[in-house]
Amino acid sequence: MTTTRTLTVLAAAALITAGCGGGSEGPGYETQQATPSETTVNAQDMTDQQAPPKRLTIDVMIQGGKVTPTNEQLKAAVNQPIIIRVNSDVADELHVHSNPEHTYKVEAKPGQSFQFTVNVPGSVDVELHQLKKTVATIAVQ
Ligand SMILES: [Cu+2]
Repeated sequence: MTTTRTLTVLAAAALITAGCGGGSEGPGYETQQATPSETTVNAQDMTDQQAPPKRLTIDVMIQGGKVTPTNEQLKAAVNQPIIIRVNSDVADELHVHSNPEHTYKVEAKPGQSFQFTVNVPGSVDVELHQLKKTVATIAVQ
């Protein structure tokens, strides 16, 4: 258990050094959250627009049966917005193994984005269930 932890942290650290810095954020990420939300959630959204948002963005490309990235090791904070942007040429199912878990329908089109937060610390796998690939494992602390 301890060994796995250390390896994950090392891999994540290496990725941060090599990784590409924060992407552009545009409007429209909220489209996936169609459910009317409580006032507290709306208040958080407003803060998000004023301060520079601390988001984790994962860009996923699915093309010709290949997925990029796979098995990426990432880190996030509890309640940090995590956005998965997907360009795909095939329908699939994106599964976020958080607690509670999230399932998103991936369609065969570019420019899809799915946003969630993780409230329970732990290791969260992001999987594509049709292609049976793990896109990323997010260490949420
Ligand atoms: Cu799954």
